[in-house]
Amino acid sequence: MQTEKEDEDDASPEEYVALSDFTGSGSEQLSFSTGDRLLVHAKPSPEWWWAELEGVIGYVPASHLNREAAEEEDISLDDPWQDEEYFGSYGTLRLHLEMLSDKSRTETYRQVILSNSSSLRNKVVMDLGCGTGIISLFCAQLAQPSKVYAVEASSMAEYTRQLVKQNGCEEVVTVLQGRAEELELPEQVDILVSEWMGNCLLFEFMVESVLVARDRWLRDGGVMWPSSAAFTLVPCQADSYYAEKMAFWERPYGLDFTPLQTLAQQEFFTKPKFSHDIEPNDCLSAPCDILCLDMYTLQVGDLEEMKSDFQFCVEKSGVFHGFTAWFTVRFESLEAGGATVELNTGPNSESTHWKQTLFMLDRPVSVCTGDSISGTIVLRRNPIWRRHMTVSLHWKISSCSQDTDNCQVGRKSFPMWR
Ligand code: GJV
Repeated sequence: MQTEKEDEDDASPEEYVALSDFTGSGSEQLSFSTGDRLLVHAKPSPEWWWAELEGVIGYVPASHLNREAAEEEDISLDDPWQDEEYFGSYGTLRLHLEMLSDKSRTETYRQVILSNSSSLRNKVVMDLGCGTGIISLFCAQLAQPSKVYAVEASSMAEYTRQLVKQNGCEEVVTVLQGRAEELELPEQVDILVSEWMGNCLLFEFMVESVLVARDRWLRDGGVMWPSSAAFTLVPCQADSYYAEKMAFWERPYGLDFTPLQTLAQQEFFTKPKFSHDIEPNDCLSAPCDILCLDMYTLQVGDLEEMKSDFQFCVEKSGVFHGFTAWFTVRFESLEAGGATVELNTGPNSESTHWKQTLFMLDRPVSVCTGDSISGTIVLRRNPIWRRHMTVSLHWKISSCSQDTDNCQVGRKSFPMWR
């Protein structure tokens, strides 16, 4: 363990990478942008460090900086997509088991194929990122497409080929191993189906691969599945998570451990919490679709920064701990008058392996029925690490009660993960 003395002796500055933008106030604070490399000279407090950027020196919020990224960069900056790691993880069964075990996800795709089976007859389908090939096999078994191109970059593709054969679908399904961006096909496709959605919809940015393939291989008038995607937000309570990670330090075993709360905030609330299970009851207002992506018109460039204003009306008094996000995708029908199929990953639908994503405020705020929570959310793709993004939230709580003319504002940026 390092002693304070050693800390002082170790005077060489450490390099950190900015995880999000920061606008300093006053002359003492530095402003910087995501991806900037800062030299940290001293850490006078856990929250505020003394750092240098391009010869200028000032205070910076420690929560915006990441040391690991600065250290790792040398090893893997040559691949901002981190494909070796990414496709490496899809070369093992763990993630495929998780996705296939997700009944509501997998059954939705099955339902899409089944309810469109007559229209799929003699059609050419591309299944982008087919994994173990489940969607392609549904197509071959439940409909009669003329061809299914099952595209998979990871080494799982070798097994997928075996599964196709084992299930007697090799006449229809062709497994192509490789990155969809580098794909060569003998023909254009009528339908591009993919399960590309990540946490908070966009994380992993596999959607870019889908858009690139769409522009190159989907014929005019072809169909995208999913056809649209919505990103939903709600202000919420997160009592038990807050109790477990923050209130815990108030009186453990009758002792006052509150000096650890700043550390707890940094450690547990700086990044979003994936796999959060929000109860419908924890929603403080009606959820709101704040981003809607049209899979026919969406462009790769649009993904760099997605911004939206929001306004929520608090429907019940409680503690505002943070925001929870999830997504819904829709699959349009090919049949005249056919129903749209929907996969909703929110708290009022059957649970999925994505669950929801929780963004914790630094300090909870009590709110009352009738208060309004308005603000802006920005999803900013990491300019270096192409599978990562930062979610920035600005909010204003306007109290409805006349006697308290209070209006509180706050803002926070959450790196996911870089
Ligand atoms: N080309 C080919 N296969 C891909 C690509 C790509 N560009 N990107 C991802 N995959 N919903 N977030 C594969 C990946 O190897 C994995 O098997 C599957 O698509 C991911 C699907 C689930 N991930 C997600």
